[in-house]
Amino acid sequence: MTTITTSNDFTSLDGPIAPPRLARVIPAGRNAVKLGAGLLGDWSRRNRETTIPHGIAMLRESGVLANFQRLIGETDAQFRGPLFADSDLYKMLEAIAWELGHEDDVELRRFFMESVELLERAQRDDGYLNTAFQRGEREPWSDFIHGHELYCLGHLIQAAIAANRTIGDARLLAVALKYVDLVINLFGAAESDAYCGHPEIETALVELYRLTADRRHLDLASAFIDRRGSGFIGAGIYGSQYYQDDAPVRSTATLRGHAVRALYLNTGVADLYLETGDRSLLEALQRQWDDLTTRRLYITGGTGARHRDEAFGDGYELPSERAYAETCAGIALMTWAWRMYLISGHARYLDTFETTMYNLLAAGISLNGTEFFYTNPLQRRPDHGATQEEASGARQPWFYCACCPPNIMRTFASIENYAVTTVTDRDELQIGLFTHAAICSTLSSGVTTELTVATDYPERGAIRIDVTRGAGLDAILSLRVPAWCADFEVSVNNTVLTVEPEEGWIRLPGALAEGTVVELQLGLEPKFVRGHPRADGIRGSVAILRGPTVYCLDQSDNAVDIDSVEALLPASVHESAEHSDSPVVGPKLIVQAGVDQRAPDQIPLYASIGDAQNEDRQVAEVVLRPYATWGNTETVSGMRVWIPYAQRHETHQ
Ligand code: FUB
Ligand code: ZN
Repeated sequence: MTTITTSNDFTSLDGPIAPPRLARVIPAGRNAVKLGAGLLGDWSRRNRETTIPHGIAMLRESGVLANFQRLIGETDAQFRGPLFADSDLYKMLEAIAWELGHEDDVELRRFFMESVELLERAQRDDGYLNTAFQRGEREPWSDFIHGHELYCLGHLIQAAIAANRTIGDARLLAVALKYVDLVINLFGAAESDAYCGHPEIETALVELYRLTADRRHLDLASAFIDRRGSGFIGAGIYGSQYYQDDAPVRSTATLRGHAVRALYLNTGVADLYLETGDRSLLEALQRQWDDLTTRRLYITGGTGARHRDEAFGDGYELPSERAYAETCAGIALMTWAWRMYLISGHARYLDTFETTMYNLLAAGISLNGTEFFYTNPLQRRPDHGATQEEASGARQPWFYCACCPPNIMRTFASIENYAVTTVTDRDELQIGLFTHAAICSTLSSGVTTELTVATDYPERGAIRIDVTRGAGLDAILSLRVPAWCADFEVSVNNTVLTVEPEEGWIRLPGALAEGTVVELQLGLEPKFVRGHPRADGIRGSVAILRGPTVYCLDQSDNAVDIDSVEALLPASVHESAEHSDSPVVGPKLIVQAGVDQRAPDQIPLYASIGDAQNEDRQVAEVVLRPYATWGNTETVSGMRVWIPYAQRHETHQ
């Protein structure tokens, strides 16, 4: 039995990650950032007011709640959903817990309390709790490959931690701890070889350790990570790589197999490193990070090129229309990137976090907050037919396999926790995500500083920071300058400074003195970006970026057929006065493009070299919008991020 030995019998200031033991920078803490009228604030409000209530209705409709109710005889219904359906409820409870930490809400609190009571009643006396196995249709612990029992427990733990931290809940935590005790008894011993076919519990257990200080929780996470690669899971349907069971974690160098599994595992490994300091874990993570960012990452932050097994492809296998790029994989990448940042303090990891957030994650949900993409391709062809549940090509209100929607909800519900950090060994406040917000943060010496941030970023590049409660003159304010931004200007009290970013940060000693006004201007000039020559799916094409925002052609914005468009000169891009809808990610862009006038079937599918080519392209203006906002029309036709580039125009510049 765990007794909570930390101060967490009541609400704490910790967000999803309490300060890790070995972090170079630590999260400023729950409540340190109050979101205002910016994009993150808008997303947060939409999540609370619209998306979570919608999710609760879907939990009822999809049978997830009935699955629990049947365990206590409240319904005769059959089990519905995939084996991991319980995790839909747990992720929603986590989302609700973070929201209740922002403000009380009678409906959300009622749903939360009723759910906790349901879980208490459904839990077996020995602590076991899983609706897919508990009624005898399947034998508990008989299927580590696909059973997802430990995966579901991981999400239960995370919900319990969130609720304990925000509303001081002890009941859900008791349910989770009782189950964890059972798992420790069953699989905690050194002789056990068990671990889950779907990583997730590892990161949850490390966080539980941060909450409870119970060493058994860290040891169990460590055991699950150390055992991986022993072949216990084996080949399953898709081969052992799919489950990251092909090699011990410490010897790995590449991202392999199922993307969400791989990225959750790395999140847990990073957590374990942050508590143990085991360098061999960090070295494996660094090798994998390099592999990911040089060979396997879509420009949107998407990962996983293969539909068959929702998996990473070979290096440079990055097809646009076949990109799987699951929304959950984007979230898993954000959680891993965030920990790499806490370990290193290097802003490059926040760049990846931000790209994924403003593109992949944002595209995963409709502007109105009630429809979702499961996969996030970078091209949708107009004749795109039935693919699983996205038959119309449009976002759906829910899915049979509904892992993504509640994952989005828990992420948006806690998004402010990723904006600000402090440095552990000196008084330094780092603003990593720019959004309209009020910040109140305690620095390492114990002094508290308060700031306001006014910005419309990423729509606009101007950021103004007012220090309303100061720290000493030796304290440092650090601002992230994203790697994409070569053109920035910073001023302190109207004096423009010449500073070079270090590790992606401009450091401003003395700028936390009360009354200081800091202004940062990040250049958001649109630019063309080429695909790697080995990435055949994008070779010869360009994507158009503006700041962290990836743009796309959406057929609904354009009269011309977007698949006949050729990009011409970067200089031809200009901003439209029109917004890209609300919440606002960025303005629409207008670009001069070549448009092939021929009907597609007039062009030979395979022309011989030397055949006459049609050079008679018309130049027309086409409209681009942030990828995050594509497909919000009633019928979804075409979309593309990568646009063939007419290189011949370069010589005429
Ligand atoms: O297996 C649980 C979740 O379902 C995975 O993380 C997703 O990829 C989906 O397959
Ligand atoms: Zn998912």
